[in-house]
This record gives sequence, C-alpha cells and structure tokens, in this order.
Amino acid sequence: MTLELSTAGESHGPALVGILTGLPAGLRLDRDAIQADLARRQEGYGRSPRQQIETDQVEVLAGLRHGRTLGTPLALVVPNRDHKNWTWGMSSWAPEGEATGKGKEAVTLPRPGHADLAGVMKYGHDDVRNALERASARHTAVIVAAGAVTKALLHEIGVTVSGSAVAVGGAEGDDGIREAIDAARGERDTLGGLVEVRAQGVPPGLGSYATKEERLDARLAWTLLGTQAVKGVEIGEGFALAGLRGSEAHDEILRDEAGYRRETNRAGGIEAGVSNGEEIVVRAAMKPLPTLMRPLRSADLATGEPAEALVERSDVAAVEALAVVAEACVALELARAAKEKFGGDAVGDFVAAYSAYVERIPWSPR
Ligand code: EPS
Repeated sequence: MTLELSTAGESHGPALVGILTGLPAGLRLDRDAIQADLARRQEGYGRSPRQQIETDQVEVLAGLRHGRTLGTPLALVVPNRDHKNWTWGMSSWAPEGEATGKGKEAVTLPRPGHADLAGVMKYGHDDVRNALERASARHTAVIVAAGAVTKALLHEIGVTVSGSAVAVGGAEGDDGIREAIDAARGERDTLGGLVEVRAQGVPPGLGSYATKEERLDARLAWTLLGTQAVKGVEIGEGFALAGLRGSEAHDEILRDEAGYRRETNRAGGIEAGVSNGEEIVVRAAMKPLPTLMRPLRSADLATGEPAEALVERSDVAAVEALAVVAEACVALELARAAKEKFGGDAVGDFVAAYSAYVERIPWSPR
C-alpha cells in the first residue's frame, strides 16, 4: 500500500479533514509533536488576526489506538474555530432562519492573483466565495498535521526534515524580515519570499529515474508547486546551475571507509531523480499574497463594470508559515518514497528493510 494523503475542507467550513493511507502499523505518534507543528505554522510574523482567534487542534478519528497506528487509514480533523462566525454563510445544507454572521453576501470582486476569477468561470459559480474557500491556504493546516505524522515514520529510519524562511520581500535575517513586513503593512501591501527545506539522513535510492512520476525531484516540485502561492521550486543550486560549466556544477564522488560521499552538494542530494545520500535541499519561491488592503483593479462580476478587488482580512506575509508547510510537504513525499522502497505492514518490517539495505550499500548516514 502506498502512502497517500487525501484532504477536504473549506477555509471557514466546519473543519479540515485528512485521510492518510498506507502508514505501517505500530508507529507511535506523539500528539504534542503534531500540535507543535500546527503552532509553528501559525506563529510567523505578519499573519492575519485570524491566527489569534484560532489555535489549531488536531483530532484523530480513526487509524490510531492508544497512540499507535493500526495500519488502517488515519483520519485527521482540524476544526476551523472561526466557523462559529460563519455558521449561516458556510452552512453545508440550505441555511435555516435569517441570514446572520459572515458570508451572507455574495463576493463578486475577484482579486488578481487569487483563484477567484478563474474559479468562478471554471465551476460556474456566481459567488467568488465558492472558489476562494477551498483555494485558501487555510488548507495547509491539515497538510502540516499529516506531515508531522510522516515525520514520525521518517524518524524511524533516522531522517529529519526542517524548513526555514530564507527571505521575505527580498529581506534576510529576523530583523530585516520584521522591518520589511512592518513597512509593507504600513503601506497596506503584502510580501512573498523564499523558503528552504533540508532533509538529513536520507539514504541513496529514494525515487527512481525509471519514470518521470517516480523521480524524487519531480515529486518534490509537484508537492511544493501544489501549495498555495508557490511559483517556483529549485533543487540544490537549481537555477544557478544553468550558468555554470559542467566542471563547476557537479559534485565529485569520493570514497572513504564510511562509504561514498561528496564534498559539494550542488545537486541538492538528488541525481537523475534519485536521492544520492547527501542532504536534500529544496527551495520554493512564494509570490506576495493576493488579498491587498489597497486593492488592485478588477471588474465586478455582477455588473461587468470596472471595480476594485475584494478587500478582506488577510496576512501581510506568510513565508514563515510556508516554511513549516513546505517541511510537511517534503516529509510526506520522502515518507512516500521511503515506504515504496522499504514497504512493511508493521513499522518493524519497514525499519528492518531499511537496515538490510543500508547494510548492503557503501553509505552511512552523517
Ligand atoms: C487566507 C486568508 C486568511 C488567512 C488564511 C489564508 O484567512 P481569513 O480570510 O479567514 O482571515 O488567515 O490562513 C489561515 C486561516 C491559516 O490557518 O493559515 C487565504 O485567503 O488564503
């Protein structure tokens, strides 16, 4: 059984839901570790006031007994606490009684850069809310919960994954980033940025050159580009490699008593779509968030007349949140690739297959 995550949930609906299939049985999960990642995702500087009204909590409805996985689908739920303000507006069934709370009025002012315009045209909606609710980055909360679960599986074979914000609006370092966010907030604008995820202890041989679908670099690009606001992904030196000579670009192969190793890691730990035993390094570029307090030009869907885009509560920047989300995405994909390689219905089988493999190859984790 391959490891797969399916999700459902709207930003202001009752909850986000995730079903993770293909986890081996007997994996011990730590509720605090999942909660810690959910909290990290909400902490970044520049987030919307919504982060103060909600503290995400994960509930596990199936697949876990006394803290250990059963080898059955793991059902995760992250309730949207803000839903209490949207019970009429986001009611699943035709709402009863007088319209009350948020979401009563149809949204007809699409924001450049959001799903709004393409979404209503594609699905035939007349309320932009029907598109924006699912397109919202709120969705990433349940991805982070599932990512924390897969980090536990990777931990069993000594793999650790960590994400960080490298730059926000072109500024680097904590002070620079805060300054840039404060300035953008003052000008009622938004910022994007750059995040980096590093995975250590990944053995050679995850992913495959055999088909495009199996290539680990393609899979990391897929999962990151599939995340809200991400417009670019690079592995290792990525775009910079395009300007180098072959003699400057590749990582020479060295051998010592511990096995094969490299002195440089311009490939970011992946060659020909296969992990090569070095640290995996992947970066994602995030565009500035599209909900602006000083709106861009748009057109009213109801009248066709020129209008300013929708203004609603939003973040100034969510790059630090994306770093946590990207970490979860990379963990999910690495865990999926590890599960393909090592299999195992019980977590002990998975670890035993890893150990036998590492015993066979001239490589050791550093
Ligand atoms: C988002 C808009 C904001 C963000 C939200 C993503 O939500 P709201 O409009 O309810 O204030 O806060 O992110 C989250 C709620 C979250 O948990 O990350 C958007 O339009 O993508």
